[in-house]
Amino acid sequence: MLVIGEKINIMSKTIGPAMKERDPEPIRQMALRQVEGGANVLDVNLGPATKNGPEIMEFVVRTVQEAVPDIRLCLDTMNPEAMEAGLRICDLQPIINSTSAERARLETFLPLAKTYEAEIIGLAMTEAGVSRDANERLMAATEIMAAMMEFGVPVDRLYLDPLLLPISVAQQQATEAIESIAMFKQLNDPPLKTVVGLSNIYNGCPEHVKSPLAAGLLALLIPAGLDAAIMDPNDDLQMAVVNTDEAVLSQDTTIEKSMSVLRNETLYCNSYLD
Ligand code: THG
Repeated sequence: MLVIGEKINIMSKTIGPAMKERDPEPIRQMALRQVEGGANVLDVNLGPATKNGPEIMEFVVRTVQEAVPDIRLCLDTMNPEAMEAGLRICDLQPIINSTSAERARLETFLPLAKTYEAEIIGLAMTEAGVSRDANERLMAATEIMAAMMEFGVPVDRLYLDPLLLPISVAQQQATEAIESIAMFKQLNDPPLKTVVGLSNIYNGCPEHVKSPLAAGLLALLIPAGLDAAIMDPNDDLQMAVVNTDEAVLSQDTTIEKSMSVLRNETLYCNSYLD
């Protein structure tokens, strides 16, 4: 499973000020730490940053690429100029995070995906807002898939995201998200890829619940067909689920490789870092 590290985020107490002050060191450290934890891709999340978006994006992309040159980036912003500024300087294939089924967003981000040969995350929501159930999510996903074809972006570059909502406000939604992942896999042959922002689930939950809740949900999402998660790669419990998936469910691995994954020093490194 693809682990997309979530921690280079303007909302973060250390990273937010570093982005604004153009201080590379905290960003460098956060990039290295996430890759040490097992991240395969790093999310660069500018949030709603409209002011100086392109300049901040360029600074963060350059800083992260210098620190971890082998790691792909997932550019997370609604600002099209900031997105393009980042895409233009990515050394490896980027992921655009994200479009939805809204026409304006499709028309903005699909041409960028085509020009920069990027992968793209499609959030299963429409003009009408966040979907209420798995069926509405499937409808939105179908619209995004059709638009990919219309704009000439190969559908194997799409990651469908059911949009996980906090369990504290919408308990039934987690079930709908699991069901959505299974339904997304049925949409196309070969199946499309899927992703979730795993930490959304524990927004507003007490601190001690967060890690086990995310890890438990991940263990339910993977067998439903989850291919990638935007998550905390330095959380031992969640990474144990990722590693167990690779060891137990992977079809193209040897038992020796599986066992070495389970013995991976990642699990030990993480407990020292915290
Ligand atoms: N789908 C897609 N993209 C997404 C999301 C999604 N991007 C944003 C978000 N959801 C996923 N990323 C994060 C990043 C950080 C946190 C949550 C989700 C976060 N972490 C700490 C916490 O909750 O304890 C707080 C960090 C801090 O304040 O220092 O909040 O669903 N496609």
